[in-house]
Formats: sequence, C-alpha cells, structure tokens
Amino acid sequence: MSTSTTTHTQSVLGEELGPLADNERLKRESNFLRGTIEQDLQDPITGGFTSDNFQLIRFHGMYQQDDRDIRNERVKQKLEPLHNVMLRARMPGGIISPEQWLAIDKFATDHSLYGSIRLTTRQTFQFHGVLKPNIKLMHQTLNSIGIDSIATAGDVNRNVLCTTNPVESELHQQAYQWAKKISEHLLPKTKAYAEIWLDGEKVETTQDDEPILGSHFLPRKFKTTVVIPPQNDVDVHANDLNFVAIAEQGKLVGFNVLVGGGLAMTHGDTSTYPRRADDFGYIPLDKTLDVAAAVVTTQRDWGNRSNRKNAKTKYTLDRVGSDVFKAEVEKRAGVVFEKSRPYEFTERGDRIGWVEGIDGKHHLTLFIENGRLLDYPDKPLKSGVAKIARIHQGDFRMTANQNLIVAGVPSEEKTQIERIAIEHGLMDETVSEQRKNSMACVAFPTCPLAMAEAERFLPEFVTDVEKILRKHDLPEQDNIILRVTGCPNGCGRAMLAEIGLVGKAPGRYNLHLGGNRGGTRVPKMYKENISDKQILQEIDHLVERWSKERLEGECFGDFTIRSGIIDEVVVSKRDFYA
Ligand code: SRM
Ligand code: SF4
Repeated sequence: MSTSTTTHTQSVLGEELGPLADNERLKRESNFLRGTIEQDLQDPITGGFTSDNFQLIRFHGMYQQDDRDIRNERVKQKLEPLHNVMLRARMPGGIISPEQWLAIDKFATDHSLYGSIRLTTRQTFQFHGVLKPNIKLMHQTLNSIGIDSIATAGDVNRNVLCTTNPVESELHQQAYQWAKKISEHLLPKTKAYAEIWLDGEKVETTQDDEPILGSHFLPRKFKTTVVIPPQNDVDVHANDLNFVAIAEQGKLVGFNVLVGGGLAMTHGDTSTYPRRADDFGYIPLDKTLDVAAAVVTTQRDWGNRSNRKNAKTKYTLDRVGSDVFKAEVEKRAGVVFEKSRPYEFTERGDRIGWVEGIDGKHHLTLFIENGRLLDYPDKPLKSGVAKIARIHQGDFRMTANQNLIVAGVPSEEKTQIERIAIEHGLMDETVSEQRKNSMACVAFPTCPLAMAEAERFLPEFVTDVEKILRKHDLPEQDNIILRVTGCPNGCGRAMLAEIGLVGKAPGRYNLHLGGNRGGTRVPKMYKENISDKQILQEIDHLVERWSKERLEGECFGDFTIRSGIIDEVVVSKRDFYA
C-alpha cells in the first residue's frame, strides 16, 4: 500500500512525512464537519466561535473576523473584538439571477456591518461583517433563493471557476455546465450544512459517506477551473486542477488537463513558492468527472498532512514527481492522457462595456474597482446594480477579475440599462485601461492575515502609475497588468502580474516583475521590502526604459525579461529563488 495515515503519522510511497498537523485531528473528530457549532451559535456570551469550531465554520463557507481598524480601541475599552463572520457563496462560473441579486443586496444592506457586496477573484461574492444572531438568517435567506456556501473555504474543492465569455455563448454554456457538474461532483456529501443552518433533520451517527473527499477531507484547500482559450481570465496557474476547453466547430469535445498550480508563499520560507500547473494531456468529455475525482483523491491520499505549508497539490507533484502523480491519476480514472491539443492564452482582462453575443443578445461588463459594491457618496454603485436587477431579464456574471457582467440584454433594453449604469457611476468613460487592468485583494480592515494595505491602497496608487505612463508618452492601450496583494498568500494573484506588489509590512511591499499578458509566467522579486514611494520611483525608471527600448508591441513584462532586468522564472522552486 502506497499510503498510510494513522491517527498520528502519515507515510506516502514509503516516505515518512511525520506527525499529523492538528487540523487533521480537528477534521477527524468533527463528526463530518458538525463539531459543536450549534452549541456555539446558542452561546450569547461571545460573538465568536470557540476552539475547533473557529476552523470548522470555514467548511461551511465562513471565516470569523473582526475589524482591525477598531481592534486596539476595543482592547482599550476592555471589550472582546467585534467578532463577526465573512461569508463566501458557492457560485460555479459566477452566474447569478436578478432575483438572487436583489435578495443578496437586501441582506447586505439590512444585516451586515459594512453593507457591501464584495466580488472576489474567484467569481463569487462575499458578505463582510455578519454578526452571530444573523448567521442562520443569512444561510436561510441564501437557501430560499437557491444559493449555498458549502465548501467555499476549508480543505475541500472550492468554488469552480469558468471563463466568463458571453460572446461565444454556446461554448460558454457547455463549459459552464461542466463547471457546475464538477463542483457538484466534488462537493462534501455530509448533511452538516443543512442540519446546522437550515434546521435539516439530525443524523445521529457518523454515517455520512464521503467517497471522494474521505472522512479527513483534503490535506489543504483545492481549486478548480474550466477555461476557454484564448481567455485565461481564471488564471489557471493559480489553480490545482484546470480543464482547458477544446472545441471543434464551436462545440466542446474535450479538455486538456493542467494540474498543480498555486501562488501562495511565506516570506522567508523557501520551502514555499508559487508554481505553474503541469500539462497532463487531453481527455475526451466523458472522462471529465473521473479525472476530476482521480486528481482529488490522489492529492487526498498523497498530499502532506503533516505540514500545512507544503500540503497543496503543487508541493505533492514536486515531492512525488509529476509523472508519478499523473500515472496514478490515469490508473484511478481508467484513462490514458493523450497529447494535449494546441491552444494559446493571450489575454486575461474583461472587455469592459458592451459586446454583442453570437445569439444577438448584448452583454455589458461593468468595471467594479476591486470588486467592492457599496454606495459611495458620488457613486451609488450598489443601488445602481440593484436598479438594473429590477428590470433585467437575463442574468449577471461575476468575473474572476472582480467585475460584473449584465448578460443577455435584448436590444430594446440596452438604452435603459446603460442610462442607469451611467447615472450610478457603473459606466465611466474616464476610467483608464491601466485601472481596468489593476486588481487588489481585500486586506485591511477585515483580513486577519493582511500585512499591508491592498484594496484601500490601489486606487490612488493606480492614479500615480497613470501619471507615469502619460509622462513617458505611452498610449492608452499600453498598460501594465498590476496587482497588489496584502500578504504573500497571493489572493490578488500578484504572482501572475507584470508588476506584482506583495505586502510585507504597513506601507511596504516586495516588488515582483516579469509576468505576461496571458498569465503563463510567474514574476520574480526585483526589490524587497520597499515603500510605495520607492516603488513609484522604480516604476518611473522602468517605464521610461520600456517606452524607449521596447520592440514593436512588446508588453512590459516581456520587456523586463528580454532586457535582462530580471531572469525568467520557469516553473519550480529552484527557478523562483535562483
Ligand atoms: Fe485568499 C486566505 C480573501 C482568492 C490564497 N483569502 C484568505 C482569507 C480568507 C484570510 C484568512 O484565511 O483568514 C482572506 C479573506 C479576506 C477578507 O476579509 O475577505 C482571503 N482570497 C480572498 C479573496 C476574497 C481576495 C479578493 O480580493 O477577491 C479571494 C476569494 C476567492 C473565492 O471567492 O474563493 C481569494 N486566495 C485567493 C487566491 C486567488 C485565486 O484563487 O485565484 C489565492 C492564491 C491562489 C492559491 O491558492 O495559491 C488565495 N487565501 C490564499 C491563501 C494561501 C493558500 C496557500 O496555498 O497557502 C490563504 C491563507 C490560507 O489558506 O492559509 C488565503
Ligand atoms: Fe488577506 Fe493576504 Fe489574502 Fe490579501 S493576500 S486577502 S492580505 S490573506
């Protein structure tokens, strides 16, 4: 037997990985993710969740948080932090109907501390600041409109992404159906969610069957996409498992499978690193679910359960060998990967504004800076989307770039929707291409892991970068994919940007350069721990060189590599830290 996991240690393919991490005990003892969450819910003494439940609620799509802006003030007043939860919904492919939108809008307004809807880099939305007495109501509200938050966090397969491309609507529809099927196939089967949040029937014993995830669930989070080239909006190299759509005459015929991408690292720990996904080969459509399950179960059995920092699929591939992992997937899925079919990723950005689909319907992509929908004094964005939802007959699509598409608009409704969008600041012709290609993670004040600002820092920083581009006479279409992430976990996918800022401390970042437009190259550290002022000086100098020395049509990331400003990173830890 290649794997053995006792209650204390793990050995894989004859290699001892050591004592199991405490999260393994927690999952094992959780009674299939129930823990004592229900008891905690009844406890009025604290606004938070205690011991294991703090982690277990993640498997139900929630994180316990508090507002870091007011944390010290509450300590001074001898108050416990203002505990609340952030909820992340499960929305394979990011599609949501106007009725659902109106219900989530109302919940955010009436029952959350911040009142915002936050679109994420993984095509869904988050509520921030829901207090304990409102948590059950939140799940029941979502359930009443056909939405859940199962497995959007925790050691499971997360929300499955799908390229948002309403133009090629038939192919998109087919790809989207697969994203939904994969999501459902890999979901936990335990009834814990329904029991706790929806007052479902209680199950006395631990008889829940988890044929794919197993009773210990996965060693770490797991991320899956379905992507339609040449768009790589979902950023495949940030994901454990990717199905690259291969179409013939506009019809989906199969997928190339890419395994083992991931972006997170820890400052100062070279055993952690961003990694591109490996190409496993092509499979016909009817093998999709078998391959998905085989990759997940191989990672379930071989992933490192002793060190959570090295537990993701990317590290498993590097530890056991990509070929060995692939052979095991072939064995478990009963498939032999064919040579991958040709494809190319050339772009990642959303096409902001109107496009017409092949079905004659119109689609309006709204640029939502950092995905934050809120009513600002001069821009009532959230009310604007709600107003559109009241008349819109198609659907909305959340993109992996934190934007929102009003999809499937008949010609006769275009004018009215556009008018509302302009009146509410959702359509603004003055927004530069540079801003549209910039993105930040949430960071302060809600993220407990933030080391530097990101979402609150980016807007002004982009204004400064715009000035630099103008100073060096760069035309509007010559912009730079710029991303900021408040810590090295990389939620804003800075490690696939042409310029990536990774938070180090308040006001200080590592500056990474060298990603490309298609998202197939990991940028490399250029300067460590510098201030925003120093970063702007560096960008000024680099952009000046780019404007003067670039080849025809050469993008900024390619230029930094050709000109030797940084070395190219290929795939592995060795390349990354060289
Ligand atoms: Fe993330 C943890 C926000 C996409 C890598 N991420 C967090 C937490 C939950 C902090 C925590 O653990 O307490 C952040 C909550 C902040 C807040 O207040 O909302 C958080 N991550 C986000 C979001 C909302 C960023 C955004 O601005 O949109 C994204 C939600 C995605 C979703 O809807 O599911 C988000 N996170 C990502 C991505 C990008 C992606 O998946 O495309 C990554 C990098 C890709 C990857 O996984 O390698 C990412 N988040 C992490 C990690 C590092 C995981 C690791 O491999 O070590 C953590 C920390 C952890 O898991 O221990 C983390
Ligand atoms: Fe928080 Fe870090 Fe993720 Fe930003 S990258 S949301 S700071 S965990």
